[in-house]
Amino acid sequence: MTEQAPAAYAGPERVLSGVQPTGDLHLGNYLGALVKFARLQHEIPTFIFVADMHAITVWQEPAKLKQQVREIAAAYLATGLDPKVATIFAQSAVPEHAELAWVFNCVARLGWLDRMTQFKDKAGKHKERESIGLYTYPVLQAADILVYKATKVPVGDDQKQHLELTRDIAQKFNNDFGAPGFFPLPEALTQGPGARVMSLRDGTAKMSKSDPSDNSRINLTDDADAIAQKIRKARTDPDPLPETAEGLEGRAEARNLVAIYAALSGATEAAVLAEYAGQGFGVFKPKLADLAVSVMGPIGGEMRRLLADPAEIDRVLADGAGRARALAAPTVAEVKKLVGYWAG
Ligand code: AQP
Repeated sequence: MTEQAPAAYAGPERVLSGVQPTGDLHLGNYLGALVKFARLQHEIPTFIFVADMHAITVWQEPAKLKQQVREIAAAYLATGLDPKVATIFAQSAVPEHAELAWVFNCVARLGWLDRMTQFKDKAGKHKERESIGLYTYPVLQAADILVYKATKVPVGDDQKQHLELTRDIAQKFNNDFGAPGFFPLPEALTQGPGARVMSLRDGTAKMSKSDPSDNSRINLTDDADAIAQKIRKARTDPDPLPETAEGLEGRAEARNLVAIYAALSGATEAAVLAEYAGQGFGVFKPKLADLAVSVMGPIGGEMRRLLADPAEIDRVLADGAGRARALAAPTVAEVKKLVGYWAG
């Protein structure tokens, strides 16, 4: 007798993603994640949250956390998310994320988590001093996604491994509890020229909120002068730009600036090189600065305008939380039954 393949997930497509309120959002967050959110909302039902439960895996000042959440929500709105189209909410307002995460903690294996490179990068040499939450962060992330049975997750390249873990957890849950196709195996949407924006000070390190050097990143809230100055100071090499991408081999900083230009202008890297081949950074940097100011400048202005009315942001988040819970609660109710909980 031939064995039947397990039933595949047959539910609707949904998009889910989020950003941690752990500091100023930067060009990497924008190109790797936020621009994709705004585009996808018009194609597939989209759920975008502010990851305050993830944020506290490292110390956050309690008196500041709510405001940090509002700032990320303002960035979502300023980069084009429409609260009438997408569901925008704070993670902690939907307790079903934590309830499902506990079940997933019992599904995921220690060996799977031991392989997560982001924990190794963030914990460094002193992992025994880190919170257990930082270690199990990818399990909560799996719950964030699967509580909405999301099928598509727009994220930067750095999150690919966590998405693979989410798929492993979904698959094991479906097998263990005899529920084929209950959870989808979600796909990471990492494609695009801004999938991995590197630091302006070191072309081999990811642009990151937690980099101690503010000159390493362009923040969404930077004004035109700050953007232009950071690009002027960006590390480069003395050679002119090559004609083709092969000529960027071994030139991490040059490659990064070309990739940023391509992502911001919507052109391919080949087209950018065709335009600037033979030119030095004395010519290229001012052009890149003008482009970055024209794209990023209005976003910062809009964020400041939105943050002047925190009650409106709170209203958007409250409305989104209600809509998110309406979808998350039935999933958790079904999970409780499948697991055999007393309170199922
Ligand atoms: N440099 C980057 N290039 C492209 N995408 C990036 N993302 C982050 N950095 C880059 C994407 O932004 C989304 C939100 O990330 P996050 O705030 O949840 O946390 P993170 O990935 O840890 O971002 P940071 O800036 O590096 O924060 P810290 O320094 O606090 O750890 C994700 O989709 C991420 O892929």
